[in-house]
Amino acid sequence: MSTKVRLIATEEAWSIPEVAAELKKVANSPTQSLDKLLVKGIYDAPTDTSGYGVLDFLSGLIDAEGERLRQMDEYGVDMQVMALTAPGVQMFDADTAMELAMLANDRLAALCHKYPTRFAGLASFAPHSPKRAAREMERAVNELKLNGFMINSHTYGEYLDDPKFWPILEAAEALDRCIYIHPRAASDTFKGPLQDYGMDSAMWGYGVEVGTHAVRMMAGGVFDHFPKLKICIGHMGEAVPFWLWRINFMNSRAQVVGRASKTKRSMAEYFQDNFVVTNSGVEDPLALRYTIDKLGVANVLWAIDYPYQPAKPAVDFIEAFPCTDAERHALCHGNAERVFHIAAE
Ligand code: 1WB
Ligand code: MN
Repeated sequence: MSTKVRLIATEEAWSIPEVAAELKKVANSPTQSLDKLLVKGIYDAPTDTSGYGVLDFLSGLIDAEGERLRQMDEYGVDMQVMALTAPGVQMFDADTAMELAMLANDRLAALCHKYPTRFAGLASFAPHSPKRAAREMERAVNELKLNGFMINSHTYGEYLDDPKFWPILEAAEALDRCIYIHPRAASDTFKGPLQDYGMDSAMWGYGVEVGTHAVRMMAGGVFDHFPKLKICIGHMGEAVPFWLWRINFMNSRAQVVGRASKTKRSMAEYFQDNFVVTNSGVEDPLALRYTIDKLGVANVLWAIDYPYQPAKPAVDFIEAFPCTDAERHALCHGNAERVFHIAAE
């Protein structure tokens, strides 16, 4: 008789009414940001009178102790690692962003404290002011005991390879906590052909945005400065694992001919040593098997992407996934415990 394997879902979206209200203002503002499409659809949508409708993401996001926990109980999800959902606080001005990130962190910490075996949390911060962000990151780990950090890709079109953000990377490395980079819509300078056919979204644009962010960090030599920094990316590594051979080959050749910055190590080594990935929103056994074999099972974590992705199929997927017992324990909880400093049971 085998006992049930602990299931820790590692990229689970959540929000608070105060952030939702501010995003509703964004939905009605003149911004041309590509995120507006999604923000409008979620935060300024007509009220769903059917109750907890499948596409009523807002009620799913705001909830923790109701339907979310009920589904976790029903489907055997032991714990969710929750984080403020995309675009986080990054569309707000610096002061509002900082204030709301701190408020969200306080609330998230309270939930984790109330349900220490059911919820863990990734802290938000306002990247606009990197030094203040670093102080909030310290508070989030040292005082609130949160488990890591969440950033939603670019901030006003700027990416973490920019040295202005390095106090954030320095803090994460010093605190020994992972930064999860979740997508938001592509920046104003990147959005052109992603504006049609729903391509701004999780269908395509999100992966292109975060894949680009990850490659900028590797090719920009960020990990030469922060060799112990860990970055987590979801959605099966936003396709980077499948591109890695080519990224590595082309970057090393470009470095030789002077078309890319010199880095101490190769792109393949950075991705192997400085990244972990989750399968959030990708329930394809071939893609998961490839990713495990490519990166090593220690670098791959299970996730649902609740409430954007229904929980039951995500649980059924991982339970049916053909793998060894050791792989299953690593995917389902062991890696999450290590990466996010969650107490083992
Ligand atoms: C995701 C999907 C995130 C959707 C979203 O965020 C929206 C995701 C703000 O897969 O991470 C969506 O609408 O499907
Ligand atoms: Mn997601």
